Amino acid sequence: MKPHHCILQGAPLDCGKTRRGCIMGPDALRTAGLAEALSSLGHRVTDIGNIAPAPFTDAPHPKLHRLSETIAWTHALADATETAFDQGLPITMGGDHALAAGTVLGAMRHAARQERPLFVLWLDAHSDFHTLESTDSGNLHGTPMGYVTGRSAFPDWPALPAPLPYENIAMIGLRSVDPAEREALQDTAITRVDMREIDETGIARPLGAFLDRVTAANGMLHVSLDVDFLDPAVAPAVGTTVPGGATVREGHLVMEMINDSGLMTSLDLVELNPFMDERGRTAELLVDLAASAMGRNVFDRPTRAF
Ligand code: 4U7
Ligand code: MN
Ligand code: MN
Ligand code: MN
Repeated sequence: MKPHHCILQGAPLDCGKTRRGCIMGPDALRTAGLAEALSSLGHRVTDIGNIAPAPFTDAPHPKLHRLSETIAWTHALADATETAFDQGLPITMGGDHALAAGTVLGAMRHAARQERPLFVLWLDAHSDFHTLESTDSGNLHGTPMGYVTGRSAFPDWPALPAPLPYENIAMIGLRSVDPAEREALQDTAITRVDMREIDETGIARPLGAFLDRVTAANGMLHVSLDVDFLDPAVAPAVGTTVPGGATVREGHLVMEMINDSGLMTSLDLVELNPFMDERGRTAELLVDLAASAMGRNVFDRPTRAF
């Protein structure tokens, strides 16, 4: 395994939805020992502390919740993530999933400078593919994939270098997709793996096929792990629980395959709400999953079965 310089950045944003608590996510991940787990694997780890948005004026919006705050965070996180790539592998400790608008944008800018395509692996019960018009809840953590793909205008948000191509996205773990998202997704080349497909074929097959495409394209790979990808029975620290999610082993297998592929260039750990956790078990599970993605295993497997 290649040692990396992991750049941990805290993104305590809590503006992507109404239920509060993700503000504590970065400190819960620190307390659960994220930095120590990664250094024990031989990586160099720098925790640069928490990112903060530039001052914003909270202009009330009839539908969208804390829009100006989310836009300010998107600017700050895109800039911070882009900068972190110059040092090493950015690992963003969330914070709710609205942060991915910024981290994916930062990765898009970096990939554009490297003249390499960016791929995104979205591990989530939800597709987060809403536009500012289609969201019913007004919760912006349901919109980052709508934003980065440029599927509609996000006025006043940072401009995209180019929209993220649909072919470069795989969403795995889906089980709560709103009707407007479902309809829009059906017209795209986004790889969509729902829980039924995982039940039927296993998670390794569709993931392996996607990773092979990233390898073939010499792509960079951003992985965005939403806690609700996992079943709430094993990962209770989430606001909106959706039963029927990935098991602990499915989570680890995804991360182990990512490590074997050597492809991951940035990682988000998002939606951890420590206020809802049970004795830190969800934070600890996220640390273990991040460790699997960064090389923790029982035995090395030089060749992949899928
Ligand atoms: B998360 C939802 F209606 N689609 O838009 C919405 F079901 O980052 C949920 O994946 C969004 O947790 C969930 O509010 C966002 C809802
Ligand atoms: Mn900016
Ligand atoms: Mn999400
Ligand atoms: Mn989700």
